[in-house]
Amino acid sequence: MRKIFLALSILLASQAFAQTDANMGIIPAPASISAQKGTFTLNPETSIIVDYPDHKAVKFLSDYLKKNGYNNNVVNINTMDKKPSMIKNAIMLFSNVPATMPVDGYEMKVSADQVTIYGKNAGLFYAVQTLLQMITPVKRGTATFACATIKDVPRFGYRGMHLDVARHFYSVDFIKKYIDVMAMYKLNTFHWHLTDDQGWRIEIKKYPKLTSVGSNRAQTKVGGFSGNNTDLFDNTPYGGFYTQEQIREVVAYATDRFINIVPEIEMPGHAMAAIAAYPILSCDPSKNYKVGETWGVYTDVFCPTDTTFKILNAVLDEVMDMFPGKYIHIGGDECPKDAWKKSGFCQQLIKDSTLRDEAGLQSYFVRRIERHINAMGRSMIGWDEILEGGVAPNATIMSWRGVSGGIAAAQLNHDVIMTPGSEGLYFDHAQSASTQEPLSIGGNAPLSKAYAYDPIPAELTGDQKKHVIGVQANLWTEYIATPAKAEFHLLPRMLALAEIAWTPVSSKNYNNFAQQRVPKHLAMLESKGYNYRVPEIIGA
Ligand code: TNX
Repeated sequence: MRKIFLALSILLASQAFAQTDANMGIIPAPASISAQKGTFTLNPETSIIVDYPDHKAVKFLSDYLKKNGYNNNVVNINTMDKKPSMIKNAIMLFSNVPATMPVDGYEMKVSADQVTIYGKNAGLFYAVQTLLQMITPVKRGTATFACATIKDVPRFGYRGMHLDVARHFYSVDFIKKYIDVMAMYKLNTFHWHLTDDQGWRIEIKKYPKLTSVGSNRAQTKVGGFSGNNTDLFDNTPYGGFYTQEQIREVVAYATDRFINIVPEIEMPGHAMAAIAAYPILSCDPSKNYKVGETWGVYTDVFCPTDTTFKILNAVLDEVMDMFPGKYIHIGGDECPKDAWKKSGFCQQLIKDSTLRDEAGLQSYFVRRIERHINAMGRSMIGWDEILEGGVAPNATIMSWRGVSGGIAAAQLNHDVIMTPGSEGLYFDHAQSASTQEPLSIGGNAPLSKAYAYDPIPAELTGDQKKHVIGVQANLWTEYIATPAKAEFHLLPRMLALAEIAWTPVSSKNYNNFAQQRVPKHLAMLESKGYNYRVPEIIGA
Protein backbone atom coordinates (compact mmCIF):
# COMPACT_ATOMS: atom_id res chain seq x y z
CA MET A 1 0.00 0.00 0.00
CA ARG A 2 2.75 2.38 0.98
CA LYS A 3 4.69 1.52 -2.12
CA ILE A 4 1.73 2.25 -4.29
CA PHE A 5 1.25 5.56 -2.54
CA LEU A 6 4.92 6.41 -3.05
CA ALA A 7 4.78 5.48 -6.71
CA LEU A 8 1.66 7.55 -7.10
CA SER A 9 3.16 10.59 -5.44
CA ILE A 10 6.31 10.32 -7.59
CA LEU A 11 4.08 10.15 -10.62
CA LEU A 12 2.13 13.19 -9.50
CA ALA A 13 5.31 15.05 -8.63
CA SER A 14 6.86 14.27 -11.99
CA GLN A 15 3.70 15.40 -13.72
CA ALA A 16 3.79 18.61 -11.75
CA PHE A 17 7.42 18.93 -12.72
CA ALA A 18 6.64 18.32 -16.38
CA GLN A 19 4.08 21.08 -16.14
CA THR A 20 6.36 23.62 -14.52
CA ASP A 21 6.38 26.52 -16.91
CA ALA A 22 9.93 27.75 -17.37
CA ASN A 23 8.53 31.01 -18.72
CA MET A 24 6.30 31.57 -15.70
CA GLY A 25 3.27 32.31 -17.83
CA ILE A 26 4.88 35.28 -19.55
CA ILE A 27 4.17 36.08 -23.22
CA PRO A 28 6.39 36.88 -25.03
CA ALA A 29 8.85 34.62 -23.23
CA PRO A 30 11.66 36.75 -21.77
CA ALA A 31 15.19 36.51 -23.13
CA SER A 32 16.33 35.15 -19.78
CA ILE A 33 14.26 34.06 -16.81
CA SER A 34 14.91 31.93 -13.76
CA ALA A 35 12.34 31.02 -11.18
CA GLN A 36 13.15 31.10 -7.48
CA LYS A 37 11.33 29.69 -4.49
CA GLY A 38 8.81 31.82 -2.66
CA THR A 39 6.52 34.72 -3.42
CA PHE A 40 6.33 38.45 -2.92
CA THR A 41 3.05 39.69 -1.51
CA LEU A 42 1.53 42.96 -2.61
CA ASN A 43 -0.77 44.16 0.16
CA PRO A 44 -2.29 47.51 1.14
CA GLU A 45 0.97 48.44 2.98
CA THR A 46 3.21 47.83 -0.02
CA SER A 47 4.86 51.00 -1.35
CA ILE A 48 5.52 51.65 -5.00
CA ILE A 49 8.89 53.41 -4.98
CA VAL A 50 10.18 55.16 -8.08
CA ASP A 51 12.88 57.60 -9.12
CA TYR A 52 10.73 59.29 -11.81
CA PRO A 53 7.05 59.59 -10.81
CA ASP A 54 6.07 61.08 -14.18
CA HIS A 55 7.39 58.14 -16.15
CA LYS A 56 4.71 56.66 -18.43
CA ALA A 57 5.45 53.20 -17.04
CA VAL A 58 4.81 54.43 -13.49
CA LYS A 59 1.56 56.10 -14.53
CA PHE A 60 0.48 52.93 -16.31
CA LEU A 61 1.20 50.78 -13.26
CA SER A 62 -0.49 53.07 -10.77
CA ASP A 63 -3.56 53.42 -13.02
CA TYR A 64 -3.72 49.65 -13.32
CA LEU A 65 -3.46 49.12 -9.58
CA LYS A 66 -6.11 51.74 -8.87
CA LYS A 67 -8.49 50.25 -11.43
CA ASN A 68 -8.03 46.78 -10.00
CA GLY A 69 -8.61 47.55 -6.37
CA TYR A 70 -5.05 48.01 -5.08
CA ASN A 71 -4.58 51.22 -3.16
CA ASN A 72 -0.83 51.64 -3.05
CA ASN A 73 0.93 54.97 -2.94
CA VAL A 74 3.70 55.96 -5.29
CA VAL A 75 6.69 57.32 -3.36
CA ASN A 76 9.66 59.17 -4.84
CA ILE A 77 12.90 57.50 -3.69
CA ASN A 78 14.53 60.95 -3.57
CA THR A 79 12.29 61.87 -0.65
CA MET A 80 13.50 58.86 1.33
CA ASP A 81 16.74 58.41 3.21
CA LYS A 82 16.88 54.64 2.89
CA LYS A 83 18.97 52.64 0.48
CA PRO A 84 16.78 50.60 -1.90
CA SER A 85 18.39 47.39 -0.70
CA MET A 86 17.19 48.09 2.86
CA ILE A 87 13.58 48.63 1.90
CA LYS A 88 11.04 45.92 2.49
CA ASN A 89 7.52 45.39 1.17
CA ALA A 90 8.05 47.58 -1.86
CA ILE A 91 7.88 47.41 -5.63
CA MET A 92 10.67 49.68 -6.89
CA LEU A 93 10.97 50.98 -10.43
CA PHE A 94 14.15 52.79 -11.36
CA SER A 95 14.75 54.48 -14.68
CA ASN A 96 18.14 55.93 -13.78
CA VAL A 97 20.14 53.02 -15.17
CA PRO A 98 23.58 52.61 -16.74
CA ALA A 99 23.81 54.08 -20.26
CA THR A 100 24.80 50.66 -21.58
CA MET A 101 21.35 49.24 -20.90
CA PRO A 102 19.26 48.98 -24.10
CA VAL A 103 16.34 51.44 -24.19
CA ASP A 104 13.82 48.65 -24.58
CA GLY A 105 15.42 46.18 -22.16
CA TYR A 106 14.80 45.73 -18.43
CA GLU A 107 15.92 43.75 -15.43
CA MET A 108 13.60 42.58 -12.71
CA LYS A 109 14.09 40.73 -9.47
CA VAL A 110 11.15 39.48 -7.49
CA SER A 111 12.17 38.31 -4.03
CA ALA A 112 10.08 37.70 -0.91
CA ASP A 113 10.93 41.16 0.51
CA GLN A 114 10.89 43.41 -2.51
CA VAL A 115 10.56 43.71 -6.28
CA THR A 116 13.24 45.75 -8.06
CA ILE A 117 12.94 46.78 -11.65
CA TYR A 118 15.46 48.65 -13.78
CA GLY A 119 14.76 49.98 -17.25
CA LYS A 120 14.87 53.14 -19.35
CA ASN A 121 11.97 54.43 -21.41
CA ALA A 122 10.22 51.60 -23.15
CA GLY A 123 12.17 49.08 -21.09
CA LEU A 124 10.52 50.18 -17.86
CA PHE A 125 7.11 49.97 -19.54
CA TYR A 126 7.82 46.42 -20.74
CA ALA A 127 8.91 45.48 -17.23
CA VAL A 128 5.53 46.65 -15.96
CA GLN A 129 3.78 44.51 -18.60
CA THR A 130 5.77 41.49 -17.42
CA LEU A 131 5.01 42.26 -13.78
CA LEU A 132 1.28 42.53 -14.48
CA GLN A 133 1.35 39.15 -16.23
CA MET A 134 2.89 37.65 -13.08
CA ILE A 135 0.20 38.93 -10.72
CA THR A 136 -1.87 36.33 -8.85
CA PRO A 137 -4.80 38.05 -7.12
CA VAL A 138 -5.51 36.72 -3.62
CA LYS A 139 -8.29 39.01 -2.41
CA ARG A 140 -9.19 42.62 -2.96
CA GLY A 141 -6.01 44.69 -2.44
CA THR A 142 -3.71 41.67 -2.11
CA ALA A 143 -1.83 39.64 -4.71
CA THR A 144 1.27 37.50 -4.95
CA PHE A 145 4.13 37.34 -7.45
CA ALA A 146 6.34 34.28 -7.81
CA CYS A 147 10.01 35.01 -7.08
CA ALA A 148 12.18 35.23 -10.18
CA THR A 149 15.08 36.96 -11.87
CA ILE A 150 14.42 38.27 -15.36
CA LYS A 151 16.75 39.96 -17.83
CA ASP A 152 14.91 40.88 -20.97
CA VAL A 153 15.39 42.64 -24.30
CA PRO A 154 13.49 42.30 -27.60
CA ARG A 155 14.90 40.47 -30.59
CA PHE A 156 13.53 43.07 -33.05
CA GLY A 157 13.13 46.83 -32.80
CA TYR A 158 10.02 46.85 -35.04
CA ARG A 159 7.20 44.70 -33.71
CA GLY A 160 4.12 45.55 -35.72
CA MET A 161 0.42 44.80 -35.89
CA HIS A 162 -1.67 46.14 -38.75
CA LEU A 163 -5.37 46.89 -39.07
CA ASP A 164 -7.30 47.68 -42.23
CA VAL A 165 -9.98 50.25 -41.36
CA ALA A 166 -10.78 50.99 -45.01
CA ARG A 167 -12.73 47.86 -45.94
CA HIS A 168 -14.52 48.06 -42.60
CA PHE A 169 -14.37 50.99 -40.25
CA TYR A 170 -13.45 50.64 -36.58
CA SER A 171 -14.31 53.20 -33.90
CA VAL A 172 -11.76 55.15 -31.87
CA ASP A 173 -12.77 53.09 -28.83
CA PHE A 174 -12.02 49.87 -30.63
CA ILE A 175 -8.67 51.20 -31.91
CA LYS A 176 -7.74 51.97 -28.30
CA LYS A 177 -8.75 48.47 -27.23
CA TYR A 178 -6.58 47.10 -30.05
CA ILE A 179 -3.67 49.25 -28.89
CA ASP A 180 -4.22 48.04 -25.30
CA VAL A 181 -3.81 44.41 -26.24
CA MET A 182 -0.78 45.19 -28.40
CA ALA A 183 0.84 46.96 -25.45
CA MET A 184 0.23 44.00 -23.12
CA TYR A 185 2.36 41.90 -25.44
CA LYS A 186 5.11 44.47 -25.99
CA LEU A 187 4.32 45.19 -29.63
CA ASN A 188 5.48 48.69 -30.49
CA THR A 189 4.10 49.59 -33.92
CA PHE A 190 0.51 49.96 -35.05
CA HIS A 191 0.25 50.03 -38.84
CA TRP A 192 -2.99 51.88 -39.51
CA HIS A 193 -4.24 51.13 -43.05
CA LEU A 194 -6.33 54.27 -43.48
CA THR A 195 -7.18 54.42 -47.17
CA ASP A 196 -8.15 51.94 -49.85
CA ASP A 197 -10.48 51.52 -52.82
CA GLN A 198 -13.50 51.03 -50.57
CA GLY A 199 -12.99 53.97 -48.22
CA TRP A 200 -10.86 56.96 -47.26
CA ARG A 201 -10.91 57.20 -43.47
CA ILE A 202 -8.77 60.16 -42.43
CA GLU A 203 -9.87 63.79 -42.50
CA ILE A 204 -7.70 66.01 -44.73
CA LYS A 205 -8.64 69.67 -44.23
CA LYS A 206 -7.35 70.85 -47.59
CA TYR A 207 -9.30 68.18 -49.52
CA PRO A 208 -12.60 67.70 -47.65
CA LYS A 209 -14.17 65.53 -50.36
CA LEU A 210 -11.69 62.77 -49.50
CA THR A 211 -13.95 62.06 -46.54
CA SER A 212 -17.28 63.67 -47.53
CA VAL A 213 -17.27 61.56 -50.71
CA GLY A 214 -14.44 59.06 -50.22
CA SER A 215 -15.45 57.68 -46.83
CA ASN A 216 -18.85 56.48 -48.06
CA ARG A 217 -19.71 53.62 -50.33
CA ALA A 218 -23.22 53.03 -51.62
CA GLN A 219 -23.23 49.33 -50.74
CA THR A 220 -20.93 46.41 -50.01
CA LYS A 221 -20.44 43.18 -51.85
CA VAL A 222 -21.29 40.67 -49.18
CA GLY A 223 -19.74 37.34 -50.16
CA GLY A 224 -17.23 35.70 -52.46
CA PHE A 225 -14.05 37.21 -53.75
CA SER A 226 -12.73 38.58 -57.04
CA GLY A 227 -15.65 38.05 -59.31
CA ASN A 228 -17.53 35.35 -57.43
CA ASN A 229 -21.10 35.94 -56.32
CA THR A 230 -21.17 39.38 -57.86
CA ASP A 231 -24.89 39.60 -57.22
CA LEU A 232 -24.48 39.47 -53.45
CA PHE A 233 -24.75 43.12 -52.50
CA ASP A 234 -26.18 44.28 -49.20
CA ASN A 235 -27.77 47.47 -50.66
CA THR A 236 -26.72 49.35 -47.55
CA PRO A 237 -24.59 52.50 -47.56
CA TYR A 238 -21.46 52.18 -45.45
CA GLY A 239 -19.10 54.83 -44.13
CA GLY A 240 -16.95 56.29 -41.40
CA PHE A 241 -13.79 58.30 -40.89
CA TYR A 242 -11.58 59.77 -38.18
CA THR A 243 -11.38 63.51 -37.63
CA GLN A 244 -7.92 64.99 -37.18
CA GLU A 245 -8.75 65.52 -33.53
CA GLN A 246 -9.57 61.83 -33.10
CA ILE A 247 -6.37 60.83 -34.87
CA ARG A 248 -4.33 63.00 -32.50
CA GLU A 249 -6.15 61.47 -29.54
CA VAL A 250 -5.25 57.97 -30.73
CA VAL A 251 -1.62 58.97 -31.40
CA ALA A 252 -1.32 60.29 -27.82
CA TYR A 253 -2.97 57.16 -26.43
CA ALA A 254 -0.53 54.94 -28.33
CA THR A 255 2.47 57.08 -27.33
CA ASP A 256 1.59 56.61 -23.65
CA ARG A 257 1.94 52.87 -24.31
CA PHE A 258 5.21 53.13 -26.26
CA ILE A 259 3.45 52.34 -29.52
CA ASN A 260 4.33 54.25 -32.65
CA ILE A 261 1.68 54.52 -35.35
CA VAL A 262 2.62 54.08 -38.99
CA PRO A 263 -0.16 55.61 -41.09
CA GLU A 264 -0.69 54.16 -44.55
CA ILE A 265 -1.96 56.27 -47.42
CA GLU A 266 -2.27 53.98 -50.44
CA MET A 267 -0.79 55.01 -53.81
CA PRO A 268 -0.69 54.76 -56.77
CA GLY A 269 -3.13 51.80 -56.64
CA HIS A 270 -5.95 50.99 -54.20
CA ALA A 271 -7.07 54.57 -54.79
CA MET A 272 -10.71 54.40 -55.94
CA ALA A 273 -12.08 56.25 -52.90
CA ALA A 274 -9.73 59.20 -53.48
CA ILE A 275 -10.39 59.18 -57.23
CA ALA A 276 -14.16 59.17 -56.66
CA ALA A 277 -13.66 62.28 -54.51
CA TYR A 278 -11.24 64.00 -56.92
CA PRO A 279 -11.36 62.49 -60.45
CA ILE A 280 -8.52 64.84 -61.43
CA LEU A 281 -6.24 62.34 -59.65
CA SER A 282 -7.01 59.74 -62.34
CA CYS A 283 -5.74 59.39 -65.90
CA ASP A 284 -9.23 60.09 -67.25
CA PRO A 285 -10.94 62.82 -65.19
CA SER A 286 -13.95 62.83 -67.54
CA LYS A 287 -15.06 59.38 -66.35
CA ASN A 288 -17.55 58.81 -63.54
CA TYR A 289 -16.01 57.11 -60.55
CA LYS A 290 -17.48 55.67 -57.39
CA VAL A 291 -16.00 54.44 -54.14
CA GLY A 292 -15.31 50.70 -54.43
CA GLU A 293 -18.16 48.38 -53.47
CA THR A 294 -16.50 45.03 -54.16
CA TRP A 295 -13.23 43.61 -52.87
CA GLY A 296 -10.20 42.98 -55.05
CA VAL A 297 -8.01 45.21 -57.19
CA TYR A 298 -9.25 48.15 -59.31
CA THR A 299 -7.66 49.24 -62.58
CA ASP A 300 -8.21 52.98 -62.07
CA VAL A 301 -5.21 54.33 -60.20
CA PHE A 302 -3.53 57.70 -59.54
CA CYS A 303 -2.07 59.30 -62.67
CA PRO A 304 1.51 60.59 -62.22
CA THR A 305 0.71 64.20 -63.19
CA ASP A 306 2.04 67.30 -61.44
CA THR A 307 -1.48 67.94 -60.12
CA THR A 308 -1.59 64.48 -58.53
CA PHE A 309 1.76 65.04 -56.82
CA LYS A 310 0.69 68.47 -55.63
CA ILE A 311 -2.45 67.03 -54.03
CA LEU A 312 -0.77 63.94 -52.59
CA ASN A 313 2.11 65.95 -51.14
CA ALA A 314 -0.36 68.27 -49.44
CA VAL A 315 -2.25 65.23 -48.10
CA LEU A 316 1.00 63.76 -46.80
CA ASP A 317 1.90 67.07 -45.15
CA GLU A 318 -1.29 66.93 -43.09
CA VAL A 319 -0.68 63.25 -42.35
CA MET A 320 2.88 63.96 -41.18
CA ASP A 321 1.55 66.72 -38.99
CA MET A 322 -0.81 64.28 -37.27
CA PHE A 323 1.65 61.39 -36.99
CA PRO A 324 4.99 62.37 -35.47
CA GLY A 325 6.71 58.99 -36.02
CA LYS A 326 9.60 58.26 -38.34
CA TYR A 327 7.71 56.18 -40.91
CA ILE A 328 5.02 57.00 -43.45
CA HIS A 329 3.64 54.02 -45.40
CA ILE A 330 2.64 54.81 -48.98
CA GLY A 331 1.27 51.40 -49.96
CA GLY A 332 2.56 50.69 -53.46
CA ASP A 333 0.98 47.22 -53.71
CA GLU A 334 -1.17 45.82 -56.48
CA CYS A 335 -1.11 48.70 -58.95
CA PRO A 336 -2.44 47.55 -62.33
CA LYS A 337 -0.90 49.41 -65.27
CA ASP A 338 -3.98 49.42 -67.57
CA ALA A 339 -4.87 53.09 -67.06
CA TRP A 340 -1.27 54.21 -67.62
CA LYS A 341 -1.07 52.14 -70.83
CA LYS A 342 -4.15 53.92 -72.17
CA SER A 343 -3.04 57.38 -71.07
CA GLY A 344 -1.40 59.64 -73.64
CA PHE A 345 0.18 61.62 -70.82
CA CYS A 346 1.81 58.51 -69.31
CA GLN A 347 3.04 57.20 -72.64
CA GLN A 348 4.60 60.58 -73.44
CA LEU A 349 6.23 60.67 -70.00
CA ILE A 350 7.75 57.25 -70.59
CA LYS A 351 9.00 58.30 -74.07
CA ASP A 352 10.49 61.60 -72.89
CA SER A 353 12.38 60.06 -69.99
CA THR A 354 14.65 57.23 -69.13
CA LEU A 355 11.70 55.27 -67.70
CA ARG A 356 11.48 52.22 -69.88
CA ASP A 357 7.93 51.10 -69.21
CA GLU A 358 5.02 51.25 -66.78
CA ALA A 359 7.04 49.53 -64.06
CA GLY A 360 9.51 52.39 -64.47
CA LEU A 361 6.62 54.79 -64.14
CA GLN A 362 5.56 53.19 -60.85
CA SER A 363 9.14 53.53 -59.62
CA TYR A 364 9.15 57.20 -60.74
CA PHE A 365 5.90 57.76 -58.82
CA VAL A 366 7.19 56.23 -55.62
CA ARG A 367 10.61 57.94 -55.81
CA ARG A 368 8.98 61.32 -56.29
CA ILE A 369 6.80 60.75 -53.22
CA GLU A 370 9.81 59.52 -51.27
CA ARG A 371 11.69 62.74 -52.06
CA HIS A 372 8.87 64.71 -50.48
CA ILE A 373 8.68 62.47 -47.40
CA ASN A 374 12.47 62.55 -46.95
CA ALA A 375 12.51 66.34 -47.37
CA MET A 376 10.13 66.50 -44.41
CA GLY A 377 12.61 64.47 -42.38
CA ARG A 378 10.64 61.22 -42.51
CA SER A 379 11.21 57.75 -43.97
CA MET A 380 9.01 55.90 -46.40
CA ILE A 381 7.74 52.32 -46.18
CA GLY A 382 6.18 50.50 -49.14
CA TRP A 383 4.87 47.00 -49.88
CA ASP A 384 7.35 44.84 -51.79
CA GLU A 385 5.98 45.79 -55.25
CA ILE A 386 7.94 49.04 -54.94
CA LEU A 387 11.05 47.00 -55.75
CA GLU A 388 9.75 46.64 -59.31
CA GLY A 389 11.22 49.08 -61.82
CA GLY A 390 13.86 50.19 -59.30
CA VAL A 391 13.42 50.77 -55.59
CA ALA A 392 13.32 54.33 -54.18
CA PRO A 393 16.75 55.03 -52.64
CA ASN A 394 15.83 55.14 -48.94
CA ALA A 395 12.71 52.99 -48.83
CA THR A 396 11.99 50.35 -46.20
CA ILE A 397 10.29 47.32 -47.73
CA MET A 398 7.41 45.35 -46.28
CA SER A 399 7.68 41.83 -47.62
CA TRP A 400 4.15 40.43 -47.94
CA ARG A 401 4.21 38.27 -51.07
CA GLY A 402 6.24 35.59 -49.33
CA VAL A 403 9.77 36.29 -48.18
CA SER A 404 11.46 36.89 -51.55
CA GLY A 405 10.83 40.66 -51.61
CA GLY A 406 12.39 40.96 -48.18
CA ILE A 407 15.42 38.94 -49.22
CA ALA A 408 15.89 40.99 -52.41
CA ALA A 409 15.56 44.28 -50.53
CA ALA A 410 18.02 43.29 -47.78
CA GLN A 411 20.47 42.22 -50.50
CA LEU A 412 20.12 45.76 -51.91
CA ASN A 413 20.93 47.09 -48.42
CA HIS A 414 17.38 48.28 -47.77
CA ASP A 415 15.67 47.87 -44.43
CA VAL A 416 13.00 45.24 -44.38
CA ILE A 417 9.93 44.37 -42.31
CA MET A 418 8.85 40.78 -42.79
CA THR A 419 5.09 40.22 -43.01
CA PRO A 420 4.70 37.24 -45.35
CA GLY A 421 1.19 35.98 -46.00
CA SER A 422 2.65 32.55 -46.79
CA GLU A 423 4.08 32.11 -43.28
CA GLY A 424 1.01 32.53 -41.13
CA LEU A 425 1.18 36.29 -40.59
CA TYR A 426 -2.03 37.14 -42.48
CA PHE A 427 -4.49 37.06 -39.63
CA ASP A 428 -7.40 37.60 -42.03
CA HIS A 429 -6.81 33.98 -43.11
CA ALA A 430 -8.77 31.22 -41.34
CA GLN A 431 -7.23 29.55 -38.30
CA SER A 432 -7.65 26.01 -39.60
CA ALA A 433 -8.75 24.15 -42.71
CA SER A 434 -12.08 23.30 -41.10
CA THR A 435 -15.27 24.26 -42.89
CA GLN A 436 -16.49 25.46 -39.48
CA GLU A 437 -14.21 28.49 -39.71
CA PRO A 438 -16.06 31.72 -40.42
CA LEU A 439 -15.89 33.17 -43.95
CA SER A 440 -12.39 34.45 -44.54
CA ILE A 441 -9.84 35.04 -47.26
CA GLY A 442 -6.74 33.28 -48.57
CA GLY A 443 -6.16 29.81 -47.13
CA ASN A 444 -5.44 29.17 -43.51
CA ALA A 445 -2.87 30.30 -40.98
CA PRO A 446 -3.04 28.31 -37.75
CA LEU A 447 -1.46 29.50 -34.52
CA SER A 448 1.35 26.93 -34.83
CA LYS A 449 2.30 28.23 -38.28
CA ALA A 450 2.60 31.84 -37.16
CA TYR A 451 4.59 30.68 -34.14
CA ALA A 452 7.05 28.65 -36.23
CA TYR A 453 8.02 31.56 -38.46
CA ASP A 454 11.51 33.02 -38.10
CA PRO A 455 11.62 36.52 -39.65
CA ILE A 456 15.30 36.36 -40.53
CA PRO A 457 15.73 34.57 -43.87
CA ALA A 458 18.56 32.02 -43.76
CA GLU A 459 19.60 33.11 -47.27
CA LEU A 460 21.00 36.43 -46.03
CA THR A 461 24.58 37.13 -45.04
CA GLY A 462 25.33 38.48 -41.57
CA ASP A 463 25.34 42.11 -42.70
CA GLN A 464 22.19 41.69 -44.77
CA LYS A 465 20.39 40.14 -41.79
CA LYS A 466 20.84 43.41 -39.92
CA HIS A 467 18.47 45.01 -42.44
CA VAL A 468 15.61 42.88 -41.15
CA ILE A 469 14.40 45.44 -38.62
CA GLY A 470 11.32 43.53 -37.61
CA VAL A 471 8.17 41.61 -38.22
CA GLN A 472 4.47 42.37 -38.52
CA ALA A 473 1.15 40.59 -38.91
CA ASN A 474 -1.69 42.04 -40.97
CA LEU A 475 -5.42 42.09 -40.40
CA TRP A 476 -7.26 42.92 -43.61
CA THR A 477 -10.95 43.33 -43.07
CA GLU A 478 -12.85 42.48 -46.25
CA TYR A 479 -14.63 39.71 -44.32
CA ILE A 480 -14.21 41.16 -40.86
CA ALA A 481 -16.96 43.68 -40.25
CA THR A 482 -17.22 43.71 -36.45
CA PRO A 483 -14.91 44.17 -33.44
CA ALA A 484 -15.82 40.68 -32.19
CA LYS A 485 -14.71 39.09 -35.46
CA ALA A 486 -11.57 41.23 -35.60
CA GLU A 487 -10.61 40.00 -32.11
CA PHE A 488 -11.47 36.42 -33.09
CA HIS A 489 -8.96 36.68 -35.96
CA LEU A 490 -6.39 38.53 -33.85
CA LEU A 491 -6.33 36.30 -30.78
CA PRO A 492 -4.50 34.22 -29.93
CA ARG A 493 -2.37 34.55 -33.10
CA MET A 494 -1.13 37.99 -32.03
CA LEU A 495 0.48 36.28 -29.03
CA ALA A 496 2.52 34.13 -31.42
CA LEU A 497 3.50 37.28 -33.32
CA ALA A 498 4.65 38.87 -30.07
CA GLU A 499 6.83 35.90 -29.30
CA ILE A 500 8.48 35.69 -32.74
CA ALA A 501 9.11 39.44 -32.57
CA TRP A 502 10.53 39.47 -29.05
CA THR A 503 11.89 36.11 -27.88
CA PRO A 504 15.29 34.73 -28.92
CA VAL A 505 14.86 31.71 -31.21
CA SER A 506 16.64 29.51 -28.67
CA SER A 507 13.96 30.22 -26.04
CA LYS A 508 10.97 29.56 -28.28
CA ASN A 509 8.99 26.42 -27.53
CA TYR A 510 5.59 25.87 -29.10
CA ASN A 511 4.38 23.25 -26.63
CA ASN A 512 5.24 25.46 -23.68
CA PHE A 513 3.59 28.43 -25.40
CA ALA A 514 0.41 26.71 -26.54
CA GLN A 515 -0.20 24.32 -23.66
CA GLN A 516 1.04 26.18 -20.62
CA ARG A 517 0.85 29.88 -21.37
CA VAL A 518 -1.82 30.58 -24.02
CA PRO A 519 -4.75 29.08 -22.03
CA LYS A 520 -3.97 31.29 -19.05
CA HIS A 521 -3.76 34.36 -21.28
CA LEU A 522 -7.03 33.58 -23.03
CA ALA A 523 -8.76 33.46 -19.65
CA MET A 524 -7.18 36.80 -18.75
CA LEU A 525 -8.13 38.34 -22.13
CA GLU A 526 -11.66 37.06 -21.78
CA SER A 527 -11.93 38.78 -18.38
CA LYS A 528 -10.88 41.99 -20.09
CA GLY A 529 -13.65 41.60 -22.66
CA TYR A 530 -11.72 40.30 -25.67
CA ASN A 531 -13.09 37.70 -28.03
CA TYR A 532 -10.75 35.00 -29.31
CA ARG A 533 -10.66 31.69 -31.13
CA VAL A 534 -10.05 28.61 -29.02
CA PRO A 535 -6.89 27.15 -30.53
CA GLU A 536 -6.19 23.46 -31.03
CA ILE A 537 -3.69 22.80 -28.25
CA ILE A 538 -1.39 19.87 -28.90
CA GLY A 539 -1.79 17.12 -26.33
CA ALA A 540 -4.71 18.82 -24.61
C1 TNX B 1 -3.65 41.77 -50.56
S1 TNX B 1 -1.41 42.50 -48.66
C2 TNX B 1 -3.66 43.11 -50.24
C3 TNX B 1 -4.83 43.66 -49.54
C4 TNX B 1 -5.90 42.63 -49.32
C5 TNX B 1 -5.26 41.33 -48.90
C6 TNX B 1 -6.22 40.25 -48.53
C7 TNX B 1 -1.49 43.74 -49.58
C8 TNX B 1 -0.37 44.64 -49.57
N1 TNX B 1 -2.57 43.91 -50.38
O1 TNX B 1 -5.33 44.77 -50.27
O2 TNX B 1 -6.77 43.09 -48.34
O3 TNX B 1 -4.45 40.86 -49.95
O4 TNX B 1 -5.55 39.21 -47.83
